[in-house]
Amino acid sequence: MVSQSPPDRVDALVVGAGFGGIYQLYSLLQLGLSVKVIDMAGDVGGTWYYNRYPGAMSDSYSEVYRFSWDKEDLQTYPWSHRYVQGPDVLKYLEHVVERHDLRKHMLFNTELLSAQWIESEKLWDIQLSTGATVKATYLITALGLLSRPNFPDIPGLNTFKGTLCHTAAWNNDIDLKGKRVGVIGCGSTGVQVITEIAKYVKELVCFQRHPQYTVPSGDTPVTAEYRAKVNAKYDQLMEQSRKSLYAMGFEESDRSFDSYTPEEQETIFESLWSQGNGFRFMGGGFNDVSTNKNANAAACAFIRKKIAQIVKDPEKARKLQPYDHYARRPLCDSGYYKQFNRDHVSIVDLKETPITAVTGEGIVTTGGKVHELDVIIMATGFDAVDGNYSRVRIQGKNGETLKDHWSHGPTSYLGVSVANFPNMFMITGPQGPFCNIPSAIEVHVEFITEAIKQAEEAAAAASKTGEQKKVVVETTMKAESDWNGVCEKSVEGSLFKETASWIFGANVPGKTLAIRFYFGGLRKFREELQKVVDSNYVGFRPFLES
Ligand code: NA7
Repeated sequence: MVSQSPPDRVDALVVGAGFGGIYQLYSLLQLGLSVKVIDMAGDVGGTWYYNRYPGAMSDSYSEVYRFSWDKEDLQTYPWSHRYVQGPDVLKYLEHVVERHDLRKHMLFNTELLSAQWIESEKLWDIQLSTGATVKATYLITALGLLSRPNFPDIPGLNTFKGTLCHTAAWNNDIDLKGKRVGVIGCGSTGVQVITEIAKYVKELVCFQRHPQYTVPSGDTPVTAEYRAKVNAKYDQLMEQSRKSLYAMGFEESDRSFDSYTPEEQETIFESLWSQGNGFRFMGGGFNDVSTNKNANAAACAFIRKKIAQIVKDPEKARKLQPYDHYARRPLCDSGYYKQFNRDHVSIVDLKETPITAVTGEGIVTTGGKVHELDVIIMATGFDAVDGNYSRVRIQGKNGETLKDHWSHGPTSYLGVSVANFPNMFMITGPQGPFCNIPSAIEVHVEFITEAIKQAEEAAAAASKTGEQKKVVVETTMKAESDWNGVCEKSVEGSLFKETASWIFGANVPGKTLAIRFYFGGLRKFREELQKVVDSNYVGFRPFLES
């Protein structure tokens, strides 16, 4: 492949070639702007480029885990199951890039190192890992919510003589068949990888700190009839999803737990369990599982009962049963609990016997027990949301860096814009909506594109009258602080707030605990965006400066 250099000057530099970067590129090209997308990865895919671990799967329904803007492609692009497997998400994104001839605007193996706002020129001066520098009117970060791996500092980890791999930096050459494998972590990723590899490894030891509630995914192949039904109402389906809380492709319940009798409640839980899908289990039967302690406790008891029924060894079942609220990102699986009925699959409860070290031979837990292993898989998650920004130096007005700006926790206006960082837009930045990610990306990209369009048109109109104005799209400190208040309010009364997870930054030692999402749901989030557009961008300074 011929190596390419970026041009010295572009209208927009987009960082990241996943769902967000692809759609942003497509949209800005429609405006006639010059755009480059860079990505440190070797090809398109974003999160999916790196997370190639066995069992990787999206847990939004296939029909909504894609772009909604290419209507013809929605009708024709095939998907075989209710959920898209990791390799198929990658194929889909590659397909979109080819279909819209976007690759020629992309540079891979190219990392953003730093960017400075040049006030006198109203431009971003951007340094890349290739040694190149680029000036851009707009800097758009599509870094993903989950792209910086969380690699815990376990003593002796680098002395391990076998293979060590994080799920978010998966090496496809690893052959797990017939191996003794340890998996550290049992969140969404750990559950997927354990469920998949339990079938063919020689021995599997699962190191679990907090058990999590997971329900069946209900994944099945889709029939031609099912697809035809989806195709017949695709527009309505996408619109319904955009008007829902989580945009996961199902109707959320509008009835409270207490409005049903105990028998009805049990029947609803059973029905949700057999239909499958984590978000559906949380929001499809009752509208208050994450806010009403009784409803939440009932959901917990229901799942705990299922675990006890599925897992035959009572000691394994006890360890697998969670004890805290059901208020982390809801999980689903393709038969996780039943894997523990295999003799070669065991569980180590790290609350009872923490890991003390890793040696050349394996993982040591308290009491000196050595779990001898050929492979250690770190399914330990991500330094999520703002973690992706901490490896780059972005300097805005008055020399302020994003790191300084976020020293008390990451804030933004609408998850998109940060005061003192003009013409910088984030796709799914901190304090964006908590929902199906492609849907969140679409609303952000459409908002950013419209703001840029308005600003560019205003600049063109001014220049016709002989005024030389420059585009500066920047939010105010007040708007940012008010939005932080809106986000805080959106999680009031929610048990999510009382439950430690990556959503608030609790998973990485030393990370500031802060509200990193807007929890009001996608429908309300879109309404907030619309209010801003309709009011000629309230919360932003005027778009033109001399
Ligand atoms: P998660 O949900 O953050 O899960 C990470 C898991 O790793 C979780 O079980 C953690 O235990 C565990 N962990 C983290 N650090 C350690 C150490 N030091 N020792 C033992 N165990 C540890 O990440 P995922 O990748 O599973 O999922 C993240 C999102 O990606 C998911 O929501 C999807 O949207 C895709 P803990 O619970 O903190 O005790």
